Amino acid sequence: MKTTKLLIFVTAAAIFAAGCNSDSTASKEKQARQNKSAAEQIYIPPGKLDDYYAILSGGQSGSVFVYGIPSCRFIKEIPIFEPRAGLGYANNPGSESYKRLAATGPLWGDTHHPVLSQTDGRYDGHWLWINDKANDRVAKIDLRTFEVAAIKLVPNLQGAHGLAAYLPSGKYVFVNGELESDPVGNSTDPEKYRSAIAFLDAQTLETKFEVSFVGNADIASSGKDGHYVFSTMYNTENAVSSEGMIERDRDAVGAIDVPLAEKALAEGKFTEINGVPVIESEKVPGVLTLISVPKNPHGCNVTPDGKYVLACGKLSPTVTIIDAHTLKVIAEPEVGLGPLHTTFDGRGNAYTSLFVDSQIVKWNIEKAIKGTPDYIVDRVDVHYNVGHTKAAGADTSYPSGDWLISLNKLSKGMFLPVGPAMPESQELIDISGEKMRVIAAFPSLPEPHDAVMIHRKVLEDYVVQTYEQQPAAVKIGEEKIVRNGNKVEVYMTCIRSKFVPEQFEVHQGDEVKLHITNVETVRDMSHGFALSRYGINVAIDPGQTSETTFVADKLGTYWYYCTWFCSALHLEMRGRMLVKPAGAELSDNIGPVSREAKAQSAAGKESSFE
Ligand code: RUQ
Ligand code: CUA
Ligand code: CA
Repeated sequence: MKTTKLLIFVTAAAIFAAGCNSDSTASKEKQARQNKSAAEQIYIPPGKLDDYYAILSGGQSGSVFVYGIPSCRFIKEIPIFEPRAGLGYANNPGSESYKRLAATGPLWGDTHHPVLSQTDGRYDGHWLWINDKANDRVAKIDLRTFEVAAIKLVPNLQGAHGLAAYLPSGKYVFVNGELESDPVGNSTDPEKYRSAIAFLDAQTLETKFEVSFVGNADIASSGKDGHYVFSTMYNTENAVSSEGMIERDRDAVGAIDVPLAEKALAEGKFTEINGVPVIESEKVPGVLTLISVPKNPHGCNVTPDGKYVLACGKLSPTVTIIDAHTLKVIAEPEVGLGPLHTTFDGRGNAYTSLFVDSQIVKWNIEKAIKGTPDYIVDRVDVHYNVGHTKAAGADTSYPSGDWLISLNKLSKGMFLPVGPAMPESQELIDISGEKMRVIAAFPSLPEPHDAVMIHRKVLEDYVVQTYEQQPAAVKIGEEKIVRNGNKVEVYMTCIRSKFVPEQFEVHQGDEVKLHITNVETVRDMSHGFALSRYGINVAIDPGQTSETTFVADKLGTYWYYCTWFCSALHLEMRGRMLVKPAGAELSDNIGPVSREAKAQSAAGKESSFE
């Protein structure tokens, strides 16, 4: 089973279930796809676009990774909880992105579960939320720019792990506290430990309320009708040792009745802890129902039709199928060893990752419920030890049933050896037919947990490639140096291939605040502002205004230069900060503004290389 069966070529036509018109274009497309080789399926020539964005959490990289599917090409990293100097993100202590991150906790994070916003049961392409398990934060990414729009700390819990959007309204995102603590008295006594599920305003990320309980909450999934949300709970023992956490034969899936919680809130049935209303589950009967499942469950996934919640057994070779409305366990089919997460194709099949078996198993949900012996449809080996798995659109009511990603924890010999620390391994699986086909494998930085795939068409008219002029933008001709005591503000523009001013003078010890606007109006014309020996790198994308503050503590001449190779005169795109001794006379002459630059900006020309 562990043999490297990387590419499986199945050219035989698959037989599709009755009910779909065999002449339909969809079915023809599917057929054409089945007849292609794996290499043909993933080959997207340069300049042609992929069908999907796959957004993978970055785990301990603190970011998310964007890949194109089916080509598996790496497109972008969005830094979130960790500074990224190359992208000008949170690297300068005087910058807004640094202040926003530092205000919420450490300059590092552990991202696990990317969640896309939905409208009417489909991804709408507006927002992406992601948790930081290590420091109990949630961030919101604006998919117009693929940049962080907000980060907030979630009070009263530790190990902010499972994250999901409350459906169908999407007014909350909710996050699970996996690690128990005592947020009231900061006690070290485990008897006082509790955990909580926090409901955040999906837009502001303010924690609106929490439901607390004894034990923990791991992975999250929302029902589709606004009634219950679900979480797996592996430490109902409330133990503090790994042995203690596996003492009971069964743990739980917790179901929170959200309307009932809101009612309790309105009736004042809560305790305010650290500014957040906390509903203690013991005091409001029905707010949290525990559904018994085999010990130490992990994945928690509501089916696209909203009928069932599936809890993966992890230590048990089963998936527990729970009725999402009555909360009754209706079946517990065996699927293989180490089931961790389940995803869906929208045709009634579930795909469960098997960590121990290193497999993805495809099984039919209704057959498993009826107990027909042929509920297992197919199995494929993956390389190796898969954690999460996600099919395109599987969190929505309408999965597309074409691609699935297997997010494997170990890569072993999959890629060129690069020392003892190896890349993570992802595999792309074609699930459009009856049998799964492993098509390709691609490496990534550590360590993607979960992923979401969103079709290019959803974002087509939404993603911007230049910023709109912000009110704080510096305009050409309005560059200036403003002094106020030992504070100096420099209002700067940049455009191929010039900074204006090309020099500014300050006294040693002055606090310098830079406002830099990239006045380019064409896409892909980013400039950077790197200041020698000051550790400053600011990224300024077309139309963007970036700011940073620092103290000019070293005397002498310090060149600033552009870090993006932007034109034939890129190397000449530089200027000087002149740091003079206290009391020296300073000039406010900003130097010449090139007429060419003005003209170029007005004409909106693309790169001079094109
Ligand atoms: S959890 S597999 Cu956040 Cu499953 Cu990683
Ligand atoms: Cu601007 Cu290089
Ligand atoms: Ca347990």
